[in-house]
Amino acid sequence: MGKVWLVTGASRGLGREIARAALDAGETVVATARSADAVRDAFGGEQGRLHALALDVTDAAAATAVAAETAGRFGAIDVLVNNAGYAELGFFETFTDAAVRRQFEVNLFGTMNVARAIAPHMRVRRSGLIVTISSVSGLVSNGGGAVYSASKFAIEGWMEGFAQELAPLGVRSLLVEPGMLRTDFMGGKSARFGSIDIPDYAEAVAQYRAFVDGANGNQPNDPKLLAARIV
Ligand code: NJP
Repeated sequence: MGKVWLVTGASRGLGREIARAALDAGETVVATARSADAVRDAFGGEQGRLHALALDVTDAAAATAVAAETAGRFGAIDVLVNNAGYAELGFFETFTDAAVRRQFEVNLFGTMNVARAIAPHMRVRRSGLIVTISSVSGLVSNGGGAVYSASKFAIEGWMEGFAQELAPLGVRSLLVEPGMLRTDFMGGKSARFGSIDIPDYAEAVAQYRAFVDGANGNQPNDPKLLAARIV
């Protein structure tokens, strides 16, 4: 069965690739997105160690239920990949209040909802790893991405603090700040990212350690465009 992973936003893009890598490494994966059918389609059906569940990360009660169901069924949640997110881009003055709030509902509050639901299941076992997919936009902001960046900067601040609370309780944290990856993100055409293997914390850090300055000068899909830091 391997370790038990729960991945949000696993119907496509980075989440799907991380889920695939974990499956390839022999892990058990609970892959989630707003529709369980979309997850099943993404993996050619539910089989073996892949389990598809519906989870809209903006629904805190649903996150709690998915956490309980996963822990109840598999006895543990070893790794959370808190990945679901999207980018609301454009000249800030053109943003409606609803669009700004929606960006925060998914990227920040959704990510918080899932972490808050999963962390207790890790704490009781004094074991677990929370991988948070932030962005290079959580470190540097650019015109056109002000609102998205604000949501990712907020993730960085929140998770740095939450990680300090979790560490003495045996739960480790990793913040990942990807550069540009050619996924469905920003309406781009989907393309395989390539295998991202994070079977355990040390390897995850090794794999993601290379932060590339001036990421925009690099090719999309370059796995080196991933930064990560232990928080
Ligand atoms: O995006 P995409 P990526 N509840 O659009 C899901 C960050 N990032 O893989 O429900 C639950 O291919 C959606 O599922 P569905 C980025 O900020 C990326 O590129 O079926 N799930 C789908 O599976 C994000 O945090 C780049 O629509 C929800 C997934 O999220 C992460 O990487 C650069 C949801 C999105 O797949 C994955 O993005 C960077 C909800 N409410 C950071 N809303 C990049 N690609 O260049 C959406 O710096 N999803």
